[in-house]
Amino acid sequence: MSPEKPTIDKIKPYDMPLHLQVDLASGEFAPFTEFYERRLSQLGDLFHDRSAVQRTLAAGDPLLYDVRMRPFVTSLSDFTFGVTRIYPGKVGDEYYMTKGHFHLLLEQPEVYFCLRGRGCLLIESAEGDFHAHWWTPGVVSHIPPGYAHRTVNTGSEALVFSAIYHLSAGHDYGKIAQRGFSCRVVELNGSAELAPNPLH
Ligand code: S6P
Ligand code: ZN
Repeated sequence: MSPEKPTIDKIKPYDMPLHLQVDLASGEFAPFTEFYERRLSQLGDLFHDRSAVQRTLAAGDPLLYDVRMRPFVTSLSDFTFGVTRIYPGKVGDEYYMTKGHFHLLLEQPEVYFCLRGRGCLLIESAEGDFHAHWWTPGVVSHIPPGYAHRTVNTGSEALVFSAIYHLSAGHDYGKIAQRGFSCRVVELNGSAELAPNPLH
């Protein structure tokens, strides 16, 4: 999968202060300017139980998550505010999760803020320094430069979190698509646990 370059060149700089409003219950906010959804048919390779993927797809193509974004591009720099909403569900023993990525510009960090639900943030450097942050509403996670990140909804309702990062950071999905993270997040005896990823 090829890296996704940021859309910064297409956005007209605006140097005045702006504000927006997030509905904490739904995770929706306005005004947003970019929106995308990711369904299982686009993400099936993330899940280890391929027969569970096929069984699920035979019954439909569930929506796993959606993302709203509002870039703040100025003539000197840029930021983006985004809100991701991951729906509750599992494929096999693995919970619904984001695709996961490094930033194309590795030196770019990011801050996540859990607004609603229960989840787990996986963070891992290219050298294999792995961390898991277990989320409840109010937890803030700093993703340092050079660390890949993936979010997993371990709860029974939508997991909603905001992200703040420089738009110029971009996304590099390739390495994570190939081997994932050191650990997967699975349901074991009714609770969310980390399990080693044999493909890593
Ligand atoms: C962007 C930031 C988030 C994710 C979003 C979806 O740097 O980390 O906005 O893009 O949570 O995840 P993914 O891995 O599909 O881009
Ligand atoms: Zn990111």
